[in-house]
Amino acid sequence: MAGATEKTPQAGRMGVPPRVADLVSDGLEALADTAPELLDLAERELQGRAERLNLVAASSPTAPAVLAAQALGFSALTAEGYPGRRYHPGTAVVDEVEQLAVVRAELLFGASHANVQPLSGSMANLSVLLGLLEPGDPVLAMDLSHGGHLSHVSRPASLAKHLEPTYYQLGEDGTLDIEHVREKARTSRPKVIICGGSAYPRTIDFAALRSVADEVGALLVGDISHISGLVAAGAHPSPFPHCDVVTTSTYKQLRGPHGGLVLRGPDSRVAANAIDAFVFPGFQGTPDFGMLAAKAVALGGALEPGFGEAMGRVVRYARIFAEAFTSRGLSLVGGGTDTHMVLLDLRGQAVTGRDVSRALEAAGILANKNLVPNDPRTPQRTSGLRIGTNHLAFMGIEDPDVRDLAEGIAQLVLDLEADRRPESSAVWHRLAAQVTALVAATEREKQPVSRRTEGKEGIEGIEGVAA
Ligand code: DSN
Repeated sequence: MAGATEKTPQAGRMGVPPRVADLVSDGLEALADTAPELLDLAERELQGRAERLNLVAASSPTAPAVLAAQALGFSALTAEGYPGRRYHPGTAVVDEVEQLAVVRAELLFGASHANVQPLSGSMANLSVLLGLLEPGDPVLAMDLSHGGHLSHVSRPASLAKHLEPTYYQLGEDGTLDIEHVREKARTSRPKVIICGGSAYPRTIDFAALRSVADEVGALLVGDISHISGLVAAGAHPSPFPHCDVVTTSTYKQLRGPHGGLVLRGPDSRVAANAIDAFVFPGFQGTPDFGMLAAKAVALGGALEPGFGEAMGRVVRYARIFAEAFTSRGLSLVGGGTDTHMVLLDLRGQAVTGRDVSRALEAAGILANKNLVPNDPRTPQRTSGLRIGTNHLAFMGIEDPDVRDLAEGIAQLVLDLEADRRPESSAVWHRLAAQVTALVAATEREKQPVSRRTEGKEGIEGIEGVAA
């Protein structure tokens, strides 16, 4: 390995052990030889990201150290089971990786047990639901078109063929109507109630949902994928002690890799070893240890005070958007927001969610079309537009910038409603210019970090504690 000897002096910089540095740099060299087209695609993707504002509510900016952790080679190992109880040899090191992620997850959420192996949030949900329920068992979940999630036994999901799902809807005001959930529970007698969703902007009242679960003898499962960062930071009430089992994805708000967690509180009626068995061998085989390393980094980052401060900005920015919309007479599902999300309700208007999403994308802003409760339009057109503030909160921008942006988007919606084409709308042009200015300022901020070859931040980045 002549190459390794040559690279060693440089590899020691930033506190990165030489073998690790070689792995990454040799891998990149090999990629340049064998799949240069992928490097071109990666460069294009990074360039595109540097030119856009991401307001997709189901995402957060993946921490650079998280991306690096995934490339450390841990994924190359095959091993089923849990630390100290594996079915394959050679796992002493990855046992420690997994343990690190487990301890950080428990600490972050005040959980008494964490399973960090689910390959996605959906797989965390499927593991738990299939583990807790027998074929044909009744289960109560939020209607997909009212903000629920596909993996909550929604009709299009295969799981719905194996269980007996009933769905609860939102009330007229677009908020959770506990008496309606209670009524549905009384008639369907579910064994499990699942709460949390993908497009619900208000606070989830876990305590009230637990009272419903208790009345009908059901277990309560809470999927906090969209709000896990807020929960971790205390900016949204905790699902504990009310939920027996809590699931979350790790990328939506935790800046982590695509992956999931299953958590249990001290008072849960589901045992820790049962939860582990639901995931493996119940649903998955070998975990991805690279993903577990990346989860450990993200969870470490979320334990830092800076993350809590960012979650405060997430909520504040979302309120700025809500105010910009409602003050212009535009409707929001739930009337406003308590979280990172606003869901614009365009029912009764000519403009669709798809129209707005396309016009925004052309101006360099990503925000997805979304169904709203009782939507007369199809999922391809929709009457909703979902906006999230997770990315903005980590960009280092100020409240007035967010206000300008929110007011620009609100005004654009009114322009589109008035049948103006984006290109003939002065508002659209202003918005596009604003995006360019905002991302240019952020990129300038980032320059010293991305170009840095040594220094404190580099070391912290690698260790993942300041991600
Ligand atoms: N659950 C989807 C969403 O909220 O957009 C992404 O997984």
